[in-house]
Amino acid sequence: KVIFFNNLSDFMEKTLVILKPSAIQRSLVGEVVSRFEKKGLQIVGMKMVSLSDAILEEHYAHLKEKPFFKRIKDSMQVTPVIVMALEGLEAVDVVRMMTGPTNGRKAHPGTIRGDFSVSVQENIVHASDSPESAAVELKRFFTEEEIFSYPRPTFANLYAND
Ligand code: IDP
Repeated sequence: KVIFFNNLSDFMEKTLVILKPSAIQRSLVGEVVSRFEKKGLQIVGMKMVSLSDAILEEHYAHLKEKPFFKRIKDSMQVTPVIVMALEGLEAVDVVRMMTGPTNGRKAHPGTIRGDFSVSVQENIVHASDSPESAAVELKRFFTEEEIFSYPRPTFANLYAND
């Protein structure tokens, strides 16, 4: 796939990251945010929120019938969380790769879960798994006014003519 520089913005994606209570409790917020920033992703939204039962039942609807669903919900409510919107070229895949698989014990070193988690449940971050779910999830946690668009002086250095 050849993407010309002038059209790069057409291939930009936004994705949702949640810094879970395990990140807050273990003082990993700065570390994790810093990884995304250093990678070159642009922070286009960020806030601290308490997650209600309703929003968690929607967000984790695919796990609602699981026996551990209540534990997940409880663990997402022990502290507020930080929700972030990140933007970049193929940002959904980039962020999922940086996050690693669900089980921290199976996640490779170098990934966020691989470096900071030894747990399936307490795995530091949530990251959208497709552009389609990113769009739904960003709407779930942010209003339109909370997602920003602002110039990046380093844009050309980051992407050259990919
Ligand atoms: P993902 O977060 O890697 O996309 P999902 O299967 O969507 O994985 O699960 C959502 C979250 O629910 C996981 O990140 C983890 O915190 C929790 N979870 C998933 N499976 C289990 C389990 O078997 N035991 C406990 N918690 C789980």
